[in-house]
Amino acid sequence: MRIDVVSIFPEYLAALDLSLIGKARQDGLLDLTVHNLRDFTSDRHRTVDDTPYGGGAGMVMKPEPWAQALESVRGGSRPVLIVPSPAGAVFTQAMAHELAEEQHIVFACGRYEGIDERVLEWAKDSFDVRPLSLGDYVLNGGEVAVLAMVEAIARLLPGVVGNPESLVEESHSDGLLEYPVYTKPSAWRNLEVPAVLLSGNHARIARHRRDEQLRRTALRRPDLLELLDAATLDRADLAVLAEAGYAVVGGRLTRTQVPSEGSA
Ligand code: JEK
Repeated sequence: MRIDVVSIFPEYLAALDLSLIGKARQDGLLDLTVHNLRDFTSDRHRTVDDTPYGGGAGMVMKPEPWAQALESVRGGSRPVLIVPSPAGAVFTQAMAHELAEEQHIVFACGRYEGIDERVLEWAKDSFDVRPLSLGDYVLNGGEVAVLAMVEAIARLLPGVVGNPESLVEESHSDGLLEYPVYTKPSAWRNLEVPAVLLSGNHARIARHRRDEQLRRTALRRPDLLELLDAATLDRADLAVLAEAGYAVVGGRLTRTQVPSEGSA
């Protein structure tokens, strides 16, 4: 996969030289280049911003340096152009899986109040333009979002994650939060690892982990429970969910009790 990132803070993307992503690049699985937007300006001051039409706070990124940069990285085909934005659709794991199938992705990191909107319109001719948000909070620019999105996409490329079993397990736990994990020592500062995990009984361990996933999801992410297909739940699932205050009503999981206080 080829990835190009355009930013006025290319050093911000230095983390992509490290760890799993750095290894994938060294191994030739990922061809990633970071570009400095200022290299595509043509004035003495390398200006990338200007005041907003219509007034308001802050500055807006000028369109022409973006057009020059995007034309320079576009290459032969029609790449996906991801534009991180607080006004984008929220980036999900499903999108990461789809994007991991692409040949070429370009990321345009805005700063200030964002990029002149005409750049996104203009780019539609030669890119598949996707304004995407990392989540519902405000960042100072697109760089942190790109670090997160590149990592989420690149770890799905064949050969990038050392143990492909991790990815298989991930797709099985689809729709529920992860179960809690523990390592040695089995007793630590007066806290014990759940005994079932030391039992060697793999069926009971799987059931325990599934129970924990369901409890956690009910407690922390009830929005995910409402999306579950009730037909995929077994009797033990339904028993745990009943304790957490959920029951199947008309094929949908429905809250039957008000959530009580405290957390886990
Ligand atoms: C790209 C510039 C900074 C900050 C004004 C007024 C309410 C904010 C742009 N999940 C995410 N959050 N933020 C970003 C993100 C932020 C960016 C850029 C992505 C380029 N900024 C900025 C304030 C405002 N808005 C109305 C919201 C605009 C992001 C992602 N991905």
